[in-house]
Amino acid sequence: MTFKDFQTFKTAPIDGQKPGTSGLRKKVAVFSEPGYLETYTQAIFNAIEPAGKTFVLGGDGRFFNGEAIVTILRMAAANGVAKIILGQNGILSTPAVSHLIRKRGADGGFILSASHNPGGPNGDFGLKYNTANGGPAPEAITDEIVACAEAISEYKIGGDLSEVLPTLGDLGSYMFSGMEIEIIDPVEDYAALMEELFDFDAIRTMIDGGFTLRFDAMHAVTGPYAVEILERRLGATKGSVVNAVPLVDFGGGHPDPNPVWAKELFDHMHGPEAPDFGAASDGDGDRNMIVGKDIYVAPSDSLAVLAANAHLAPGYARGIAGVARSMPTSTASDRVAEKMGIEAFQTPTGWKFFSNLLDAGRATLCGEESAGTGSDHVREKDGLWAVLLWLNILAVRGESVADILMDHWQTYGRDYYSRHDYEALDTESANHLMTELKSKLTALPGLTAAGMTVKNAEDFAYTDPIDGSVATGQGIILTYEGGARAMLRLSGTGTEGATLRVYLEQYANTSEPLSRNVQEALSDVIAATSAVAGIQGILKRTEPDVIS
Ligand code: G16
Repeated sequence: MTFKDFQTFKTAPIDGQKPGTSGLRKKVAVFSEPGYLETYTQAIFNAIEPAGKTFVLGGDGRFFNGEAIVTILRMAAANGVAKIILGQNGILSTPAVSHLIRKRGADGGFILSASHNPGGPNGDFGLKYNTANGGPAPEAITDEIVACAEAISEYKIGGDLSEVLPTLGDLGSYMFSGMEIEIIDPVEDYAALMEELFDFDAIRTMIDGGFTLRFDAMHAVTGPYAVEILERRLGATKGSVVNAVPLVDFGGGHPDPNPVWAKELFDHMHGPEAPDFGAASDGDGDRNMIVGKDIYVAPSDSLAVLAANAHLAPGYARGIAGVARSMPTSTASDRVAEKMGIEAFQTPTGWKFFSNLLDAGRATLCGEESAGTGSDHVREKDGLWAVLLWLNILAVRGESVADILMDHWQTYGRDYYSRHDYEALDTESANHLMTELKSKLTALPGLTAAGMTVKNAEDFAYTDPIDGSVATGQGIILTYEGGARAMLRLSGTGTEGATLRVYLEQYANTSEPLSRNVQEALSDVIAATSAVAGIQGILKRTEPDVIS
């Protein structure tokens, strides 16, 4: 096929459909409208000058994954791409894409996923572009993509791919219209990287000695990765990975690893049959949940424990340079960094804000309250990586999850922490609440509500310490006298109306009770924040929809 076989088509408008914290996410019905995926894909190509370059391509296998892969391959060829490295059957987890971009020296990658959002014909779909360092495109590039999407009127697409590639399931290299397509095993390179970072012998010995675990893949992309690594390479009993078969609709579930959506695992870990360790990951394999017997490890605590113990794993034996967390993540990891004498960073929400710190060697570990933890091994958060680091720490320390967490709190104190989500709000009311709050920030210090006095109120802005770029309007932080914090921001990943996230944090030092009920420990800061932000009055909601 020659260039003249390529055709151009009119694009579909994506007006106002700006990519959020993680690329563009929309309902499948929107993404599959004629010309919609094509318009966004062409906008990316226009923004990145793809001719002669190599990209990695794969997704989490959700509904529309296969069709989208074929469309992107045809468009890549028409836009002069030299080579696409494609996961077999179009499957790659998000951290595996990040690793492949780096390992193969690719110019970037395309990730098809809506992460933890539900899938299926009525669910969500998404497309994210990652750059040559393996991380999500920074704002300068996503802004350029949006500008291109608004400016273009046609897209380029190649001919029938099925003549060359009847299936995406056979490993090997294929030529399509002058572009090479290399289909690779999605698990192999990633599993090899994990073997480099962690002491597989120590974990295997622990498991041989009777240590039990359950990993819930939530019928999403980590199933094949977890079976290979946990069961085949580390010797966990067959069946330790549950819901291991990826399904286009995730079995009707919501593949978000938290106590609400991974309730089956959560309940099992609090029941009589609980194994020693439980974990889950999300749709595209970058989030994680860690649960011990009868004890849930909040993501913010997990980051702090991992930072304090990472040196026990071979990949981090030389120590860590710094720890970065997103603004709404609790300050537990800051205390670890302080004690270790290393840098601590507070960035806006969104993994892309960690990339420069990781590239510059200023941060080694990063984490977010939204169940993401990772390190400088890739430029995405990494669910199975977090699970393996925990297992490595458990194997070396020979203690239970509960003992390790309690020991951590007794050393550093505890940040009681919870997130309250108000979902499917009408966008106008949600925006109104944020605008009102922003307009009165300077008047808030000194104000007392529910017995709590506001010490400081700010609209969070971040100056990247490496390139000096500035991100403003990243959420409101209310700091109360006595050290409690509340953060409010609108979600950037939802696809239905608006979601207000209220993050609540109360520090208890080592002389205070460390095993209180979390919502009770936070009751004052919850009530004060609700009053200060006018949640009931403006949103007309008395309770959050999801408490995690
Ligand atoms: C994405 C980003 C995360 C970020 C999260 C925030 O997660 O990759 O870095 O923390 O969005 O979500 P929201 O804006 O809804 O609070 P993921 O796992 O969806 O890619």
